[in-house]
Amino acid sequence: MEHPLGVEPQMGLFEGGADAAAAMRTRGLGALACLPDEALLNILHELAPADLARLATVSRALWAFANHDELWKGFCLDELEGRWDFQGNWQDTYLLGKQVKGFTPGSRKMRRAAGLQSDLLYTPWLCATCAIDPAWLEVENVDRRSGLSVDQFRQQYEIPNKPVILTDVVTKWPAMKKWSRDYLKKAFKDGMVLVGDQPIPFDSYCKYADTNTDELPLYLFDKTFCETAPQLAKDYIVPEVFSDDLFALLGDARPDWRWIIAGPYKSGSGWHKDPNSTSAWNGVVSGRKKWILYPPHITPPGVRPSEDGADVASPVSIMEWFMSFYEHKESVGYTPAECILREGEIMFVPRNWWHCVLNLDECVAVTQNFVSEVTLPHVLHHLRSRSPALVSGCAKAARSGLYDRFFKALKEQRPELLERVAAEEAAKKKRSEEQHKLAGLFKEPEEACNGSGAANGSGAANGAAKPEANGGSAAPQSGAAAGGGGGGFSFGFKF
Ligand SMILES: O=C(O)CCC(=O)C(=O)O
Ligand SMILES: [Fe+2]
Repeated sequence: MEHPLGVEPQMGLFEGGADAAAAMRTRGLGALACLPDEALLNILHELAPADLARLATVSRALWAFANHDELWKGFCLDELEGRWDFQGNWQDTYLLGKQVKGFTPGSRKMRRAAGLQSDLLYTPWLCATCAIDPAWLEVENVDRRSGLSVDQFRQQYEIPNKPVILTDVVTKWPAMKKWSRDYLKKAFKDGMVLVGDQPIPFDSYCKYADTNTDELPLYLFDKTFCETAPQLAKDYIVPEVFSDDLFALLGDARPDWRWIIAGPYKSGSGWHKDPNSTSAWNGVVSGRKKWILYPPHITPPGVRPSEDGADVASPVSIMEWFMSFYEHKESVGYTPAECILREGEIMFVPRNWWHCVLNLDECVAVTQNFVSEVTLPHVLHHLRSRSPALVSGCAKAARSGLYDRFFKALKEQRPELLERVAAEEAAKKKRSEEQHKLAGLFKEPEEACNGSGAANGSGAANGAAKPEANGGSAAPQSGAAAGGGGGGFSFGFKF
């Protein structure tokens, strides 16, 4: 198969040879030819769409860059505010949405830029058109369980902070029988759903889902569905094992917590950790989802979180990650958890685990994030940063105050939990101090003195701290505590 504009990868075998390819670029881009493709696309993104269309007529190389559909997707999402009717590609969608005079969809003449070499233009097309490799789907190493009691779940999965799939939960949901496209459309108020936080008609999304050729298709991820379609909330039942949900104490002021998720083949979620150190569940009503998960202290290959963990840099699409990194998935010294989550199954996503999801079919799922008694110390620790960059799920202005609001709600409604957390914390600190003292006895005096300067819990930020990684919430690993205070964190409250 060939790129529709004839673009080739950088190391392509253009029949004209490498010199001809380079000449085409130099002649076609003029003074811009010295720029790397990424910089060039960034500049083009700043142009007004009408200017971009004009620029496209200058040369074959500029034609290829200016027609890069991702640019036009950006214009549609930035300018059309959800009022777009997908036309098979984003440029036509934009021109129609803007009611450009004389334009009819499908009427644009496509020219070719055969032999232009650009990975940046070629890779998205390759990722969008290539099939999912069956080799990516072979590993199934996540436990599948049914009939788990609350206590079994807690002891075997929640406290050790390990993923598990429950096979006997979603099968009982009315949603399994009811959630056809027709039913969903009728359920949403005015037929609108949130896609990338923009309300668009559910019908428009379905048309897009059926016809797009995007590298990473837009995802329906609607946090308002229980308000806009209240009957959908009655079509699924939260199982007892996940029903302990302390953010509920905040009432309507709780951070975003439940979503309906729908998307076509190859849509999905890129690498991330869930917000605020909460755990989650994800129940699949239809379709199959490929999951890969790494524990908190193992950063997946190809993923570069910022130092404070607030931002994640990874290849643009999930497909590109699979194509470039799947075979190196163990290069980080860890075998990730992997599975295909099938229709009728629900996944427990442990707090702070990295995960990414690639939909193997058109999928509909529901996900909820929750704070259980087991997770509470970790969520409090996370919120206590009071950093608007790290706290999420509520308006920016409300983020730094979330810790205090949550703390107040707990103090008023579940004071015994705060007392327990404080007692556990104090015991942990004491253990850590004792270990420090003990370690100090075996060190040179000067060294022992410096060591005591290590403060609370900063170890979590550099990914080296172990208490979360090994699920040591009940019993911190001695190695972590001995590692310079990384094992303990302080909530700074007293009773
Ligand atoms: O279904 C998906 O795309 C995954 C959503 C997700 O990241 C989650 O449920 O935590
Ligand atoms: Fe997630």
